[in-house]
Amino acid sequence: MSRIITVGAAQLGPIARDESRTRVVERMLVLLRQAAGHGCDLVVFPELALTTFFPRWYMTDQAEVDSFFEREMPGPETRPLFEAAREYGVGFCLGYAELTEEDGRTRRFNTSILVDKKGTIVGKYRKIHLPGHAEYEPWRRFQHLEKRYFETGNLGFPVFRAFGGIFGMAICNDRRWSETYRVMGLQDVEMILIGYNTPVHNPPAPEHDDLSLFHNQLVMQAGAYQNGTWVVGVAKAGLEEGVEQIGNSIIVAPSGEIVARCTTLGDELAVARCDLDLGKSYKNSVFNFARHRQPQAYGLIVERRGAVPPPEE
Ligand code: CDV
Repeated sequence: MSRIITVGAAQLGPIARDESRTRVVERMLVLLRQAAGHGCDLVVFPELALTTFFPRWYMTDQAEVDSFFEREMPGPETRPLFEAAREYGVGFCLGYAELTEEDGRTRRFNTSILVDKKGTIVGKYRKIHLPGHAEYEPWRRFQHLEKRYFETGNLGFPVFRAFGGIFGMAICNDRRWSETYRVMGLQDVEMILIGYNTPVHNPPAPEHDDLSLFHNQLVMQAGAYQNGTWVVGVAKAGLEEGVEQIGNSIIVAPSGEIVARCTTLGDELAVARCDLDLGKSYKNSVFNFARHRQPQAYGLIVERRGAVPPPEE
């Protein structure tokens, strides 16, 4: 039986700080409808898709911070997305800021959910690799305060049986870490869905700015090939509140090849027909983990750079 699914990378252009959730959801519904017209089974939206990328601002008023978070999913403003999924028979992956009461306290995560064609949430992931800093750093042109506003995700990198295959999710900075892909690769993942907000300018390492698009592709293409999986990477792009964010949303095959790409910095849909069985020839040959991977021979796991003692004089 064919396991081809049609996937839409639903890139969003900039979202202004004062743009309402209702307005953003309307923009997303336009893309969802377009995707339905293209026969998509699944649409992938960016990280923190419902609001502007708020960690760029230092805020001390918790009520102001919390205004960017969702307390329920679906909530009144996001329910139309779930209804559209059901109406069109198109699932989606959505990134948002999650506020939840867990373990007797309020917790905040940078979260993605996977929603099936019936509008039912079938998977959740909470971002593990939170970049940036927790305190105000005046030397930066803009802040990146994910470490202030979110806790590290506590769900691991789970995979989910959905859309006739095995799906996983990662969020933005996660895509730069080989562990992200490998942990899901070890669970036979067949498609990894990733949303991102990536400024062109990297304040701690401006010498990387010219390479931002190259690095974006490099990590997702490598992750796909080395684990025999599809990777769908979707940007919130363009000039958002004075910060330039990269676009270049891509759909990458298990070969590592890019098969679809957004070419603008605005709301745009890139579509590809993805054969979930394509990963098999990689999983069964060069990346047959059971036959060729040698974890017992890798030696001491070095947990951090600098853990290796210097050579003796
Ligand atoms: N939202 C992100 O995680 N952005 C980071 C930036 C800060 C480098 C990224 O890895 O794209």
